[in-house]
Amino acid sequence: MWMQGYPMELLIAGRTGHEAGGSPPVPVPVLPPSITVGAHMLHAVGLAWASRLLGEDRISITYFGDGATSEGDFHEAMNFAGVFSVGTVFLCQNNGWAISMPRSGQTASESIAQKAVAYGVPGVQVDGNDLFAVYETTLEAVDRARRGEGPTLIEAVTYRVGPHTTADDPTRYREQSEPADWLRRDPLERVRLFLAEREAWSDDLQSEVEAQATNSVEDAVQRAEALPAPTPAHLFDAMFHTPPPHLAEQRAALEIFRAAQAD
Ligand SMILES: Cc1ncc(C[n+]2csc(CCOP(=O)(O)OP(=O)(O)O)c2C)c(N)n1
Ligand SMILES: [Mg+2]
Repeated sequence: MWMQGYPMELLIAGRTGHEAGGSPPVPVPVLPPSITVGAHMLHAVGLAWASRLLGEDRISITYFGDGATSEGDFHEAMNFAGVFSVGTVFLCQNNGWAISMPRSGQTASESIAQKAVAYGVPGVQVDGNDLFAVYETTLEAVDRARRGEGPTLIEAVTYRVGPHTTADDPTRYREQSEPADWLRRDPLERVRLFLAEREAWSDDLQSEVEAQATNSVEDAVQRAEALPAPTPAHLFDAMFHTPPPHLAEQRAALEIFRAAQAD
C-alpha cells in the first residue's frame, strides 16, 4: 500500500483507529483495508467492472486470506468476475491459519486455487515465500486482465509463523514446533541470500537500509501522533452522506452528554 503511495503516517493512523487513516489521499489507487473479512473482493470486482463500463482500462487486484475464501462474498465476487470476464486479480495469501482455524478446517478442497474451476476462471498455485515466483505469477495475471481476458485466482502458499495479532496465543491451538520448518523458508532471508550470492547485497547495505527504514517509520509515527485527536462525534461523520434519523438522534444525544460532562 505504501509503494502505491498510501502515506505511511496514514497507514499508522489507520492502525490506531484514527479516522484520518481510513482512506488514502484521492489520487492513490488503493482502497482502505477491510476489517470485515472478505468484503473487499466484491469492491475490487465492482471497480474493474465500472472502469470497463466507463471505457477506461483500469484493472484491480484484491488480497485476502485463506479464511476469507469461506465467506459468501468470495464466491459472489468470483462468480461475477467469471461471468462478466472482469479484469480482477484475486490473490489469496494462504498462510495456513485464520486465527485459530487451520486451513484443513476451512475447506475440504485440496487447494484454494482449484476453487477457480467452478467459476470458469484460471487458478494458479504459487510458492508464496518465493518473491520472484509471486511477482511473475501476478504479472501474468495482471497482463491477462489488461488484455481483457478476465480474472485469475492466485493461491500464494505461505505460513503465519507468528500470532494472528498481539491478542492471540498460538501455543493454545498448534504445536510449537510447527513454525520451525517455515522459518527456514523465510521469504526475506531467501531474497537476501539470493542477492548476497550475486554480490548485490552486504551487511553494510543491510545496516544502511535498516537505519533508513527505522528513521522513516519513526518519522511517520511522529506525524501520525501529531494529527488532531478525533472526537467521538467523528464516528457519525464518516458513516453516511446524509445521516438517517436514528443516527442523527444518537449524535445529538452524544453532544448533550459531552456538554454535560464538560460542565
Ligand atoms: C466477517 C468477519 N468475521 C470474523 C472476523 C474476525 N477475524 C478477523 S481476522 C480473522 C481471520 C482471517 O483469516 P484469513 O482470511 O486466513 O486471513 P489472515 O489473518 O490469516 O491473513 C477473523 C475470523 C472479521 N474481522 N470479519
Ligand atoms: Mg490465513
